[in-house]
Amino acid sequence: MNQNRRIVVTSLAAAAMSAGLPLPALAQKKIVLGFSQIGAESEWRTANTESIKSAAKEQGIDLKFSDAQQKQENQIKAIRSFIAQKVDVIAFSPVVESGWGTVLREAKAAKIPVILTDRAVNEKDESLWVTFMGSDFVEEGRKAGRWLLENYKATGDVNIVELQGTVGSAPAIDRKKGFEEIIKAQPRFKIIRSQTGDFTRAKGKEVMEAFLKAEGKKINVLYAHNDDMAIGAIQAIEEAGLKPAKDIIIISIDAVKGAFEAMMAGKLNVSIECSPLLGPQLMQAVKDLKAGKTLPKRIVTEESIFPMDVAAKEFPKRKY
Ligand code: GZL
Repeated sequence: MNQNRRIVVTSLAAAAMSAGLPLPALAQKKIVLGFSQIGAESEWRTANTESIKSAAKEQGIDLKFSDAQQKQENQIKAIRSFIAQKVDVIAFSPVVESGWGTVLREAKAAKIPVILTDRAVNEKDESLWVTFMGSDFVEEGRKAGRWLLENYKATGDVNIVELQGTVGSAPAIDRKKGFEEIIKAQPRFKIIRSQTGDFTRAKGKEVMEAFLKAEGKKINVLYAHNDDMAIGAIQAIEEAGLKPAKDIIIISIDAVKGAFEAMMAGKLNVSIECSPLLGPQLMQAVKDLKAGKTLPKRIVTEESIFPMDVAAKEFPKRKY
């Protein structure tokens, strides 16, 4: 800003302040938010990143965005960099639940508030973050279990294979927990194989190939912790000469576009919604924080469930 403009802005600011008016937008310092994103492992993550970047732009927040490529050490480095830059607020989606205490204490010592988005951490000291906003993953697992018990028609034993999310991540731990809590009511429903597909299509296909090789036609149901792994598994099922959603019932979570396309093609039975559209909520929380408001410790996103028979009707309305 050249000398003259700085004088204009300063006098404007002085006049506004002496009249008790809010500073002119030009003079107000932009809020700086440091955000550490897990990576780009799934359609869900891509939609989540888009939501955060577009909401920051719409809200005039200066976003410093870092992609950790699914590595915790990169997230910790990014958070330390945000602390060094003295950002106003730090937010992140923790790739795994544990190992955050030290860096969160560094942020607290630097008096920089932290917002957890999407996934939680298992640190005991809850003063290390201001709020956690995101889905209830245990409930998502319960919804998957309830749908199976209510909709599986055949009698006899039901052999389930499970594609887990990233090892140690909150969604993987909690979606497993919620699903098992529900199916234990009917012992004929058994998980005979369970392995991580790391939330990716490629790994989901690879692990499903191994399941099919080991168990073959014994498999009745696939429970995938996200749509991307389910979509990879569908390819493996078809390459094995089986019909997805018919020979093997498939239940997954996220409700991304790819899931609706698979359901409309008759290859996926149901997807439990897990909304990535956290951007607007996050930016509002950042602005409330800077305005001195108190935030609730937990902000839960409202979500639904989409079986195959509603996919075509719902698809045009989907925002991610
Ligand atoms: C859930 C999110 C998970 C999605 C996956 O909120 O953390 O990570 O279910 C994504 O698709 O990779």
